[in-house]
Amino acid sequence: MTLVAITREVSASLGDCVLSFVQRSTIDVGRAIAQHEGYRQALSALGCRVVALPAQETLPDAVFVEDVALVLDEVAVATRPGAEARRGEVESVAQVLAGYRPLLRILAPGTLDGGDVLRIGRDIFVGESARSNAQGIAQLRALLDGHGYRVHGVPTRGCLHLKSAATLVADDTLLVQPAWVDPGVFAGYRVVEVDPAEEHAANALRIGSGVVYPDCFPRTRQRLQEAGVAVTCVDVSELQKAEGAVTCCSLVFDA
Ligand code: CIR
Repeated sequence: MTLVAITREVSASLGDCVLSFVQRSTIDVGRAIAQHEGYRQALSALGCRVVALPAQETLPDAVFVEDVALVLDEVAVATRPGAEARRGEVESVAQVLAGYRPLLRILAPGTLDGGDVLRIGRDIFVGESARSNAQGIAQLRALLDGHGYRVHGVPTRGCLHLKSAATLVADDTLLVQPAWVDPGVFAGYRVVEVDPAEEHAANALRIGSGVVYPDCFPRTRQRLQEAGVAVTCVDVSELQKAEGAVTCCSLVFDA
């Protein structure tokens, strides 16, 4: 079995990205491209076969492939992103995923961003955010019910996506920003909270037995390491200015 990571190269237009909770600042696209290359190399060093789709220059946020699909063992689901400006990103990724899994789709008026979808075993937690609406969550539930998944809506506050607020860092452990999601949602799991000085630190990308993690959160990194999580650091500062982080730049699955 191979771990595949679908990625997409950074658009020259990244500076025109959609922003919700982050103030716009100048993005050095050359640096973003180099950082994205470093991210792909980190995934590759961790054993992923990295697929790098070509940039979509007219779609500034297309590098954030996580939002346009989710991939489970049984099926892939093409989403319908909550931001209208991002809907053009879906089809090309859906076509690639159709080569790996039967493809299902979220349809209008449903909206769903992959960044809101956190899978833990057969439980799928979906952020009730400005990007993922009740119809989108209900459609996902209906699509996955027959495949043995339980879909749970989760209230979020003050953040873009559920995975801005909580990510899985080990089989039994979540990294959580308690200001943005109630840690009680994850009762029964071990919770590592982000350091209060590092607001955006809850997004980690789990690969194998460790995580890929931004290098700008040293205090939370220490908490992760103390919890026994192996951390590979990457510099994603320019992608963070576009309100992205580490999970959003790939779709990782077994093939
Ligand atoms: C957006 O607002 O949609 C993009 N600028 C950032 C998306 C980041 N996606 C993610 O964390 N899953």
